[in-house]
Amino acid sequence: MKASIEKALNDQINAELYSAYLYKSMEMYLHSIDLPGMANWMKVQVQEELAHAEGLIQFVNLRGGRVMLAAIEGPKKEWKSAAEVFADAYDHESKVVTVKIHKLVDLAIKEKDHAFNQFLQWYVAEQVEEEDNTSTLLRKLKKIGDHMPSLMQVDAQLATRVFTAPVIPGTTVGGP
Ligand code: OFO
Repeated sequence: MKASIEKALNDQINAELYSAYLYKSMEMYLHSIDLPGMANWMKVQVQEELAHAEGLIQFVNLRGGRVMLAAIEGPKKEWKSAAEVFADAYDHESKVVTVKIHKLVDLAIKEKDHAFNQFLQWYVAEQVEEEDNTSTLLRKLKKIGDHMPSLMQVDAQLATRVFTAPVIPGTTVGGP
């Protein structure tokens, strides 16, 4: 594995772990304002992000690279509302993570590393889902505003989310 790719993958592992840390912080905030269903949704999101990181870690190891874990930046801790939390989550996915994944694809193409490019396609597709999940919830919360009964209804819906490990091809993540 080329050094430039190994470094970029290590940066992405850090970014996925940061995502987990950020969503854990959002979970704690939602818990503190008595929205346990939304907190549960974020808790599952944390597990998703850890699975994304694990997939990348296994790919680096498989290709003979070395994973070097770095410090994880401290996340934001306070928000004004649940809607603001999901607005931040959507911005994080669409403006930060998707951009980073696309840059990795650009690097794979530049370095003519076809295996890396193929591996990344799962992450490209996953980002479409990540953006859709957060933007759908954000639109819903914007519509609801301060209407408590509707907010409680959405909270109850989100309490049912359970973690199912994503199946990342080429890794044991989500595998039997
Ligand atoms: Fe790993 O997709 Fe969200 O951040």
